[in-house]
Amino acid sequence: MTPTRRDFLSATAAASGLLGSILKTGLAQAGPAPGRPGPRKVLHAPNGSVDQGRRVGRVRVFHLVAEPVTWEVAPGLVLDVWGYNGRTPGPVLEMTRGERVRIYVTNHLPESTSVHWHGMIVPNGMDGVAGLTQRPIPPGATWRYEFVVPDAGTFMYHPHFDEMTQMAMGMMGMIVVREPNEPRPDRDYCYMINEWSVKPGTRKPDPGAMSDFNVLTLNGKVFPGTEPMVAAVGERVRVRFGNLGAMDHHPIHFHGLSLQVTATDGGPVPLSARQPETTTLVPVGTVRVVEMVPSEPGDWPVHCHMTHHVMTQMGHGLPNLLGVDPGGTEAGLQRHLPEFMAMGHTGMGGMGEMNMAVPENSLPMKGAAGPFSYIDMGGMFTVLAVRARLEGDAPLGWYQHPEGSVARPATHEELAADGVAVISQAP
Ligand SMILES: [Cu+2]
Repeated sequence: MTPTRRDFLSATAAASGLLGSILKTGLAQAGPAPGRPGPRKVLHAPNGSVDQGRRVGRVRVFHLVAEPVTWEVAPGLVLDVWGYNGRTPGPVLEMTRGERVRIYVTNHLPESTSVHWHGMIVPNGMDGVAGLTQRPIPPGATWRYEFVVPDAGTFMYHPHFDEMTQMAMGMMGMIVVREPNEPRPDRDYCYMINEWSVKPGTRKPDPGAMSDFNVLTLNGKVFPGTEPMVAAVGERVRVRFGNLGAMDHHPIHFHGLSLQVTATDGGPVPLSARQPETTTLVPVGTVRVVEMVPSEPGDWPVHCHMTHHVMTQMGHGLPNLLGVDPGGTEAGLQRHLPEFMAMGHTGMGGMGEMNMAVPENSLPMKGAAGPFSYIDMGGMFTVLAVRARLEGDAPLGWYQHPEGSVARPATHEELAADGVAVISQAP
């Protein structure tokens, strides 16, 4: 059974003597202020890596090592996962249509594996399906895949041996294939979406989970561990999303701009079929490539619009106390449990910054400190930092709003002038 916050609180009430030894205090850590602009017209995987392989004669050679990895999803939560080349997701493999690639796969996992090139139309024997198109790659072995890259586009790679376990443990990555000499967008970002079930206080994801995913990642990170994207006003921005999570589709929403889906893992979307959106659904097992030209500077959220997917571990499974009067319960319990707080009876806003005690190696429900106050979102959340101009490589910091352009309390004079009757303040 998955321990929830409720179980956890009742357990701590029953064993308050252990409180000091099993709890850590969730610090209200600062969120990542937008970083450096980075080079233009280059593929970038925030928090990740891009591997262009190396040329051996006329062949581009890659080497993937499937292996156990120690992985930090955000400060305070480190997981024991499986991945490629020391990370999850593995490196983005970048190649060019028409060239021959040779991909060596070394298996350092405790069980067999294989690698499937999702969306790429390769010779059947290179498709990586253990049992059907090849024998599995046993532990300790290095196998060879080789094919001519058939199409440009955005694809993925993952095992087709013990898929449920190996993908739940983090074995996946993206592939970007370019046309020779293709024009590049000003900014080109690439994300792999995954979801994990990790009991608070533990390090190993549960491959048997079918629901209750509580760690929702972009390139293996949750906010505030996610590195912001950066673009200048008027630049063409491409963002490639691949979803190899177990069970969930993710409506990824962009604030402050309009976008179009320009391609999937099946190929480019014809111009006549494109439509304006601000949210694109990235179903399991698919790629969605979106493009946009931001017109408004600022720090704009980019996040999954499923509200539980912008919460992390300790935000799920709470008892519903909304509207419940805690009465004297809080004071009574605090005599025995000084750290006890009656939570949620007025809503849960701001709870992330309350220095709530959480088990060692787990994350509080959400968020991080922002430039104005606490940001009540965590999980599958990041920022697109848009600036009027990007000069050099200097750190951006948070957006500096022009005077008078930030929402603020209304004055009595303003309310009177506009005829807005305010009966009373909120309770
Ligand atoms: Cu989601």
